Amino acid sequence: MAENRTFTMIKPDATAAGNTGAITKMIEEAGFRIVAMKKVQLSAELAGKFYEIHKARPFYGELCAYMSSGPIVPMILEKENAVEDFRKLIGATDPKKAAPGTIRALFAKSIDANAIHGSDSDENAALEGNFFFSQFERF
Ligand code: 3AN
Repeated sequence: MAENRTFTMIKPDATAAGNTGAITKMIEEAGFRIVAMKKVQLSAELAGKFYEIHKARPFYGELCAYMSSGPIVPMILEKENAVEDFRKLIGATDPKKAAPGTIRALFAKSIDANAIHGSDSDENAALEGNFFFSQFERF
């Protein structure tokens, strides 16, 4: 994936709360173009594969159970400086520490049910986008 792309998922807490539209609107208004988007529910096994890089972390089991607990909306997004700018738009992992006006400050419920994911590097954005989308699902 090009360096002007990032990957995101709207998480189960936010899809259940009916915030998919409001979050997508904020993403587009911040200047990101939606390259690919769909609504899916992961099995615990697939969530485990997606979060393999966090396997050693104490919250790994909890994270995989949570991320497979309901539907999510994965997307590939395009904008100059996408990875860094998107991390700014979503705010800190812990919503209590997220800057006012960020997606997590507005919509996240807790550090695990934190509304949205954003890739932390160009390399991970490419891996994560490829996990969810074939080349025929990118527009
Ligand atoms: P971010 O998504 O902000 O890059 P990471 O990569 O540190 O955060 O963590 C990946 C995911 O794991 C987070 N989005 C969050 O849902 C979950 N997570 C992170 N830290 C904790 C924690 N201390 N307890 C429970 N879940 C956590």
